[in-house]
Parts: sequence; C-alpha cells; structure tokens
Amino acid sequence: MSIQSDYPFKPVPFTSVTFTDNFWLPRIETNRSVTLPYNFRKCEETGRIDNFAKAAGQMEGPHEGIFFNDSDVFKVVEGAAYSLASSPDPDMDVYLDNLIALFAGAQEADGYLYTARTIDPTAVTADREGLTRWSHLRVNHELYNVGHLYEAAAAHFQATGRRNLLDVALKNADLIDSVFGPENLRAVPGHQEIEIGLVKLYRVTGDERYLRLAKFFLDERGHANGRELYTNFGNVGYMQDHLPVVEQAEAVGHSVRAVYMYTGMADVAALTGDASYIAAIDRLWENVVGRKLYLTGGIGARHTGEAFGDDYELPNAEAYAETCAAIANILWNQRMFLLHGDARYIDVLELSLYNGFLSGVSFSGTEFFYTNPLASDGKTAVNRGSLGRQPWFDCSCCPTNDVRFLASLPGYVYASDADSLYVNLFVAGEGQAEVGGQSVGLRQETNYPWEGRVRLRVEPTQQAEFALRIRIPGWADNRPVPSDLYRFAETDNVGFVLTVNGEPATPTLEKGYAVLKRVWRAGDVVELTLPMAVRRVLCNEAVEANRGRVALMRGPLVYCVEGVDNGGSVSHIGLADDAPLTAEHRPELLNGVTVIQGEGAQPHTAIPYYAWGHRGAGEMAVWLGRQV
Ligand code: FUB
Ligand code: ZN
Repeated sequence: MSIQSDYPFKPVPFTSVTFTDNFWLPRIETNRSVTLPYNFRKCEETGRIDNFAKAAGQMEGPHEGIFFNDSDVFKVVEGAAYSLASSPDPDMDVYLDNLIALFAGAQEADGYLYTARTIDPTAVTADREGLTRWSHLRVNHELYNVGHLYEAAAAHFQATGRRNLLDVALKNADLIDSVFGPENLRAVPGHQEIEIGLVKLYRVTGDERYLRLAKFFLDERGHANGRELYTNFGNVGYMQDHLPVVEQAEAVGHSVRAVYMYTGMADVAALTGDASYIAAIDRLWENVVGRKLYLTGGIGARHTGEAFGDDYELPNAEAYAETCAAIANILWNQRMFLLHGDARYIDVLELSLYNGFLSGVSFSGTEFFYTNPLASDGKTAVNRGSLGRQPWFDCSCCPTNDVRFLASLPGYVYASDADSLYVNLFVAGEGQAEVGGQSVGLRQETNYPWEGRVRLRVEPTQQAEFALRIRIPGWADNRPVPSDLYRFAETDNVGFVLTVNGEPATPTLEKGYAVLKRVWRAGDVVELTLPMAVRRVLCNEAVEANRGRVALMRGPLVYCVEGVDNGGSVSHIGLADDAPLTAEHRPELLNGVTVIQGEGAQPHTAIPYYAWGHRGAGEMAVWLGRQV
C-alpha cells in the first residue's frame, strides 16, 4: 500500500468558520445548549452510561439495552468535542473528562472495549454478542462501536489537545490491529464505521497501521477467507459483503452501512491513490443519484433491512429514509467533492442537508424523526416511523448522530486547494481560509435559503491572485439533482447574476462553479443573485410512486403540504400546470418559513419539508397529483 498525499481539495475546518445567520445558527445553538445535554441525559437515563460504570466495576447489574448502545455515547462525545472547539464550556470539559475516565475503566487491560461482554461474559449469547470476542461480528457491532470511539477521540484531541480519550482509542485500535489482518483473523464488521474511524486515527497520529487496517477491512469484504459471507433478511447484499468492494456497482443493502463504507473508501482512496476504489465509488454514486435518491436527499427505500430498494423503487409513505442515512449521504458527498472538486456532489449534499436530514431534528432539539417518509396519512405509523417526532428511541442512532453532525456543519461551507477558494454553501458568517499559503478572510451576508442574494467580502492578508470558485447550485441551472431522476417542469427560469465590486462579472463555469480568477484585495466584494422562483418538479417515469405527480421546490428546499394548513386533509390536493404559485415569508410560522401558496381550483399552502410534523399528527405529502 503506497501512501500518497491526501484529498486534493481541503475543507476549511469548522473551527475556522463561524455562522451569524438566522437559519443554521439557531439550530446549532439549540444543538449545543439543548440537544447535546439532552442526549447525555438520555444516555444516563437509559443505562447507556451505567453500562460503562458496570464494565468498570463501579456498579452492579446487567448490561442494559442494545449491544451497540456504547456507540451512542461515543457519538454524543464527538458532538460535544466539536461544540467545545467553538464554544468553550468548562462544565462540559469536566463532564467529558469524567466520562472518559469511565471509558478507560471499562476498557479491559489489553484495550478491549465492548461493555456488553465485559460486564458479564457469561451473559452474552451466541446470536447477539457472540460467546467469545469477534465470534459474531456479523451482528454484534464490536467493531462498529469502536469506530465511533475513534471518531470521538480524534475530535476530542483536536478540540482540546488532551490525549485522555485518544489514549483509550489507540489502545483499542492497537488491540484490533494485532487481532485482524492478512496474517491474522480475516473477518470484517457487520456494520461498517470502523474504517472511517481508523482513517481519523491515522490522520491524528500519522501511524500507517491504522490506515492499513482500514483498507484491510474494506478489501476483505466480499472475500470468504475462512468465513461465511454475511447475509441478512435473505438479502445477500445486506452488509455489502456480496462482492469485493472494488467490484460493487449497485448500492444495495442497509443504507447506512453501505454509505459509511463508500465514505471510508473515499478516505482510503484519497490517502492511497487507489484508482479502483475511486472507480467503484464513482459508479455507486451514479447508481444512487440516478436511481435511488429521494427528492429530499434521503436514501434507503425499504423498512426490511433498512435498505436501498431496487432501481427506481422510491415509495413515499413507506420510505425509510433514515436520518442516519441522510447524514451518511452528506458525509459521502463531501468526500466525493474533496476527491473530484465538482459542485454536483455539493448539490446532493445540500439537498440532503436542508431536507432529508433537517426534517429529523425538531426546532426544540429534543424530538426526532428516525424515518423521514415523503407522505403520511396521519393515522398509520409506517415502518419504524411514528405519527410524530419522538423524544428518543430504543435504537437511538439518529438523535446521537444528529448532535455530532450539526456541531460540525460549519466545516462544510468552504474548501480550498493551492490556487482556488471554493464557496460551497451559502450561510451568513465569517471564515478564515488558506489558499496557496495565503490567509484569506471571508464574510458572507445572506438570508439564504429564503433569499437568493449572497454578498461575499474577501479579505486576503495581502493582495493575492487566486480563483474564487462560487458554487452555482444545480437547482439554479435547471437541475434539481445531478441526474435524470428529477427535472423541473419549466426550464425557463435560469440565470444567476454575479458582480465584483458592483461591476458585472463574466465568470467561466467549471464543474458547477462560477470561476473568478483575479488579484484579490482586502475589501473586494462579490455579489451573487440566485433565482428563487417556485419550481415544479417532475420525476423520472420509471418511479412508479410518482407517475402523474408533481412536487415543489424553491431554492434548495423541497416543499410539502400538511393537513393543518389545508383544512385537515391533503389527499385531495392536485396541482394544475398553470396554477399560479406564490411565495410568501411568514416570520411567525414554524420559526419563520417561506410558504408557497397554490391558487386555482384547489388553493393550498405548502411548507418546507423539514418543518413538517411540528403541529401534531396529520396528513402530509411531498408529491401532489398533477393536473395537466
Ligand atoms: O445498527 C446501528 C444503527 O442502528 C444503524 O446504522 C441504523 O440503521 C440502526 O439500525
Ligand atoms: Zn439512525
């Protein structure tokens, strides 16, 4: 394995970006001040933290809950670390240090950390945890859990400079490295995640063993070297173990597992230059974005196996679209951008971010959707879904994933390489980037996603020549997604306007970016205006559920109709092609949203999809009957 450099494009880290906007900043503040302590409290109340105390010998009693509950605590710690980096909090520091001491106490002498087994090795069962270590990796999440430990440890080390959690993680990773490998135990985790965590340990320590181990776990998939290939729910692809990863071409099986795997492949490919990995994830991306992506950016159509469906199998009310899968889709698309420097990956990321991910977290920060369907009759709890946002779940992977992801969001706005600065997301605030060794301050002013005007002030420490690459979203150029899965009904509403210091600019367009190459001086101002008209969206006819249907978008937001705004019912609402549609901002509604009013025979009000489910159970639909 040769190690080359890294991703050609580097994100400007979340520690160098601050938000001042009215859309994301309140959510991030709620995440830090409410969701984060709330998640820790829930982990306490549900025995997740006591499991560590029991494994540490500080408490009596059996392991409580699911065998992968350790991972929830690690994810919240990761979120806490990101929050600490931007908002120092001595009380949280002390809380984390105590928790980390508990993790260290729960860790066995050789580094093993899996509370279910340590608490009582005689209580574990063959079909859950496995009777001995590593004997039931298909199911037991022994390696998944610690993948989240590694991510938390890397974040905590970066945020605080303290090694206490990193030392726990490295002791565990060293054990796993001594157990698994081409000359040792040849097996893989049933649920991918450790690959991403190991790459983070490699980045923090520079120790190549961790990167090699990540690649081993990926390369071993689909090869029955002394073990049976994994299946579940009668589905041979459920754990993406049906083929070697470099031969996979269709996204199949459990969607979070799959997309964590693609994310790990991107990381390993960036660090090793493995072209076969890149070819595989490029193919898989085409498959997902061309055939398996909900308009909301959600993925995973089926409840059974929490899995991708067949090509074009995208039911609405039955959609699984787990919040964790939307997060995975964001993580993967960010990596795809960092590999290829193409804005189409950010188009997918933005779609998931503003819709299928954001729907999963309530305004209060204490209620969550696990599944994110695109329709509901308000009476039937479909799949693992519910008729309302829930305070917690037995399997609480989503709330704990939300907390870590939201805290890291500022790291997705800008990126750079040696001679370019990329503006990927539009969020008011400030950033500090490096372009070719030159420090460049950035200040964005915008009321996105409600308005399409973005004002960007560029502040290099000294004048410098570089290319400013500003993403022109696909939706502003007639492409709701970068595939033929969805299209706009009308294609006459295109065009953005760009000025530099008040003068019209004529940028070149490359890979979805408006490129402004010039000598930048402190105080230069770029203004971008994106078209924020209401757009009708049509679906590829191959998707049976959406034939004869139409959806609404405005900017990056997908809309839905909810019973509460429409006389209690939405099933009767149809939309004529010529019905006037108007947008109106309602500051008093749902923390301030722009609604879409449909006129004509069936007047209706549509709200952003992410805001649904805040006013009790009721009917909801993203796709409406199209009246041609
Ligand atoms: O198995 C761990 C997590 O729980 C998965 O990622 C979710 O889909 C849920 O099954
Ligand atoms: Zn989840």
